[in-house]
Amino acid sequence: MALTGPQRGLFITLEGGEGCGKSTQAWRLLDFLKEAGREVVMTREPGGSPEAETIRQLLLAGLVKPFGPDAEALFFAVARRDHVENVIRPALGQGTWVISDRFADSTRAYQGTAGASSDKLDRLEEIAVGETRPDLTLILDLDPREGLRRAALRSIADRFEADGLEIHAARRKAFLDIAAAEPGRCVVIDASRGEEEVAASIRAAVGERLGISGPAS
Ligand code: T5A
Repeated sequence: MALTGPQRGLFITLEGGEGCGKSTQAWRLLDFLKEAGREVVMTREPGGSPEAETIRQLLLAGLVKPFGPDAEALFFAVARRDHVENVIRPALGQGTWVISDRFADSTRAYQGTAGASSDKLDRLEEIAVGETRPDLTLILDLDPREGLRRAALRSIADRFEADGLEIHAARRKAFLDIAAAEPGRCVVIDASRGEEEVAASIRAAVGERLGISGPAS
């Protein structure tokens, strides 16, 4: 579709299992892109808009869990639709870049491995996301034992962190399957390394895929 007005911003998502370092790296990427002269907003899921943040509280408290994975997928989709319509799409339309700490791939990896069918998730994604798909997705890959160890140092487990190790392993595989299925959009980042090394890999991926090379002169 031809754009009128400013050129559309680019949409970058960070995905991965618990405690893999997404939030840490999202903020570092924000700084890098700003230094490179881009207008950038940072957001997250579940949440990112006032209404979606309310739904986040229900989900992370486990209040939707008794209704099963389809219902959880529905709640994530309702939150995502609001987030996309009121935060992500307007920003991109103004030429601002958007970094989101988690997005639709998390529903595939979490609710998909819990039993929500890919057909249902396709339909929810069509409603919630439409054409606002990420230009680049960084999948931070980490052994879930290490991710849970890191997460436990920071806070008590929420509804999803509290799941068993085999569930976390299935989610890790689901993220890697998404990356393998969509290599044009996804880059897998080895998140087992130190924070600076991971950040360097992310900068390299963003540079290669989106043509960003560093601070604007
Ligand atoms: N969910 C979400 C779904 O089920 N479906 C969906 O559709 C969506 C969108 C969100 C939960 O919702 C689920 C997934 C999640 O379970 P959340 O509180 O937002 O919950 O949790 P997470 O997104 O998992 O975020 P976390 O904060 O738990 O992990 P991060 O952001 O990956 O990790 P981060 O950066 O906070 O780092 C964790 C700790 O490790 C350290 C940090 O300092 C921090 O203490 N750290 C490192 N340590 C060593 N080496 C490194 N390289 C490190 N990088 C960071």
